[in-house]
Amino acid sequence: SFGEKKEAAAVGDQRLLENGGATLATSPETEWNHIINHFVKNQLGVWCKPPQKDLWEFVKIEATMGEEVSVVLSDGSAITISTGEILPANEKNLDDVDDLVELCYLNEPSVLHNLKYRYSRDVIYSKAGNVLLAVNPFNEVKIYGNDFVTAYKDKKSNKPHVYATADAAYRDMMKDGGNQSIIISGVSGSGKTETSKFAMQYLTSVGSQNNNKIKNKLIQANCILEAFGNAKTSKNLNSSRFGKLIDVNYNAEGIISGASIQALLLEKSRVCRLRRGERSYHIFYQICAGAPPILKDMLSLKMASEYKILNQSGCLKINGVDDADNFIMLVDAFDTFGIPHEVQESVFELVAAILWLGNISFVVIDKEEHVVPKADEASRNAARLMGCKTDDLIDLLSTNRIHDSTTPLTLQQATVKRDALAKFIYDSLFNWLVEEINTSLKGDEQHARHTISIIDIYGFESFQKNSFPQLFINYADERLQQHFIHHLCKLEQEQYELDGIHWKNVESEDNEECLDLFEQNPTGLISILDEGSNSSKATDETFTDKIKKHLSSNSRFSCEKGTFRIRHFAGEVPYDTSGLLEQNSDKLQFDIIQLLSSCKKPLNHLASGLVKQDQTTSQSAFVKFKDHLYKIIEQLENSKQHFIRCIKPNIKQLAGNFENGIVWEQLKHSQVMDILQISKSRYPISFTHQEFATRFGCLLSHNLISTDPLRTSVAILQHYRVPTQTYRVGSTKLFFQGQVDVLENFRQEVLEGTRVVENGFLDSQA
Ligand code: AD9
Ligand code: MG
Repeated sequence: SFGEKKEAAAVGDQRLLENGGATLATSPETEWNHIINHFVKNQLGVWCKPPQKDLWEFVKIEATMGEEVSVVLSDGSAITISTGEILPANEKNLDDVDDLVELCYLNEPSVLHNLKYRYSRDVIYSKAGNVLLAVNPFNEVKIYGNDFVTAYKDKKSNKPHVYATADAAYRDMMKDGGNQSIIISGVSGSGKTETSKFAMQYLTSVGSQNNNKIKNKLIQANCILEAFGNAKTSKNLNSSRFGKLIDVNYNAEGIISGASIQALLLEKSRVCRLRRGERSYHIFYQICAGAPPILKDMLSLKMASEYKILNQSGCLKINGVDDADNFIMLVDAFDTFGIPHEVQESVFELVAAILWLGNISFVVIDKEEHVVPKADEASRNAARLMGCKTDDLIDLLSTNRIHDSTTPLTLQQATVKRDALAKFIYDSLFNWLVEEINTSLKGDEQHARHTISIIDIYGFESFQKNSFPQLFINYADERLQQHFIHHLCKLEQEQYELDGIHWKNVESEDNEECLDLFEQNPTGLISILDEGSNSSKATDETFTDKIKKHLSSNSRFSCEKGTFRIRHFAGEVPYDTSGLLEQNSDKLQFDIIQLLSSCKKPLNHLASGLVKQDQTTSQSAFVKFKDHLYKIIEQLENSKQHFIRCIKPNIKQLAGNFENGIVWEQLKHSQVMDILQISKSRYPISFTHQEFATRFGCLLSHNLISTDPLRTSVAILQHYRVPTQTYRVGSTKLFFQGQVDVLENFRQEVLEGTRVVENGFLDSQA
């Protein structure tokens, strides 16, 4: 932790160092001693973590004894602690800074203290350099709506806010004419989706004028997408189970001309299998609770508790959520999109068909334990709602038919087949809805000039048992993290290096190795999964052997019986090997496709696309997902990027509960401290050597001015004791952290004739 102290000292405020008696500090160690002396002399507070406690305390140093200091804790007890174990605290006037970069001392307790202090006053947004931090309030804070939108639009407020970020994107687009993107990241339940909606609210308000139609549609699109693509998990009551990229297109005048939405891989397994305490997609509960009697009759709908796919998890309701009300809002949203009632009905028929499919049960018919589905209300309703014959559905779920040969099914095989059918129907329905939304949002493509994209995808998650969804969710999170770090840390530092500046590189942790683990060709996880999912011989065991063989040398990977572990940037996750190949396979058996083709609209239509595809070797889900993700990242890279990092302040999803440990973990994983350090030690002001020598040459007598502007510049800087930490000398330029006030003042005085240069220099040290 001494290293941390040194960092703190290194980025400490120069003024303070000078006040503390260190005009020209030489090494971090001496700087640190000066800081401590300064703290004792001025009775300033420091942070210390008392032994056996996990909380930082704000204390005053009572006395120093060589390498130790004595401090009094909040409970009144005095302890002696090594100077290496205390960290400087910021003065009270820095308790509440908008941008953490403004903190004089950047260290764990100071950053947490600032965020917590603001959070306790409902100030949930702060900046960390170029990144907006948003701490989830888990309740309504009165900082949104028209008045606030107007305040940011008219530049009446400059406080950090998602509106301010959206405003910056809009202004940059209008000014530079380039595409923009707002990239929102954070763990599951941290507030990405809510933040994306507020950003959208702002973007539609500034760019809509009289075009309220598109504005309404964009807001309503979320209602449809969330009904079909969000669900309650143990991490978030409204967890997005698909990734979302929204492009808002503007014309040359900055008015919205249209929009489009891309949905990334939906978690299909949730349709049939749930963890304890979680729910399936909201739509299932909404329709059971809210369908009007006529629709209920038509769909033969019962209560949610009657359906196996819903009642298996022991959780049917979400506190504070009215599923029936939400159904009414969903129908409203469909109407806004102009989706005709008969089309809405066929959507609901498919939703109900899936509920009934899940209720189909099987009876054993022979000694070999082969089964057939019961010809009961479940199979009859499912077939009727899908628009096929009950016998055909029963046939499909009793045998596998390849060409002319049929083989009977065991209970396990029949269940897998039934679930594959249900998952396919749901996934197709979801994608079809996205297409419908896009058709309706298209607008005036001819006049579209620029785009602002908002990306909100699933956040990192880890449960006791993790399977295919966590694998692709955490991979996507890892990819975006790499993008985030690359953009905010690496690119900026490279600029300095290009100019040959000695730059104490901030070593941000790299997740290349973890990405390699997934992406290496042909021996990475994605390739091995793809190959396995396309081979009839592959099993969970052959898959395990393969990953063991090819991935064990990767330090992010380890493998035990039935489980492998990946050390992601956001934490280590154990994944179950069983079922991964099957979940990754996007192939549908031919007899299922045949049945779907015999169904009524829109199922037969969805199936016709499949008949054309070659179903023998198709790209598996993960490969398609990776390609899609790459396309999206490429799009982001071709735009000006604005980053928002959402933070979940506690695990229980409670309001007003800011847990230091949980927040620090997320700040650490998103490398916020690195970003702060880079921002803090930035050199935004630069002069070429010639410019500098010309401007400040008047502070030297003629005989000291060299023909080499670099020498002249350095002579000025050294003689006038400009603190070395505040500037860098590059091969072509000088870079400064801020204005060179001291030199500017001297220059002014020389120009005004109130001071003269004598003996080569100004008598500046007097
Ligand atoms: V996941 O990765 O999709 O599981 P998100 O998207 O990060 O996750 P979400 O936006 O759904 O999280 O936020 C979770 C909950 O936090 C919401 O349902 C709200 O109850 C709560 N929340 C988040 N942001 C805000 C806010 N700005 N104001 C009020 C909020 N409540
Ligand atoms: Mg979300």
